[in-house]
Amino acid sequence: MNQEKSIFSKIIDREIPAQIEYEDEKCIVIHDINKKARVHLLIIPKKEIPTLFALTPQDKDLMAHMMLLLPQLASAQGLDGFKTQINTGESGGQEVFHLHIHLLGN
Ligand code: DGP
Repeated sequence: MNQEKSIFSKIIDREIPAQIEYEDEKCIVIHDINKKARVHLLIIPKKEIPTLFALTPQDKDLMAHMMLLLPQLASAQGLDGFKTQINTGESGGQEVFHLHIHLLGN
């Protein structure tokens, strides 16, 4: 019944440390521990949605909120361009089953 919290929920609840770049009522943004670019951020919803496959129409505002944050975060990091990635499912390379958007820029 009681499912194990994801590693990202533990970060949100301050049970494990992370370099937090931004936080609001809907999401948290941290620096990826395994950075693949000069700037590598993870935009993570506070709601524990495992993958894109689990999204429902109720998540529309949340997803729009995270998309709108991307250019703001990139500009704040001094980036004039960036890549985004959402790994989905094991065969899609997803390792942490708590939805997140990678923001990468050099
Ligand atoms: P993926 O599920 O494959 O989209 O990627 C998960 C990413 O999360 C991976 O790039 C490494 C990062 N990550 C995993 N555990 C932690 C952690 O405890 N802290 C931080 N900051 N990043 C983590």
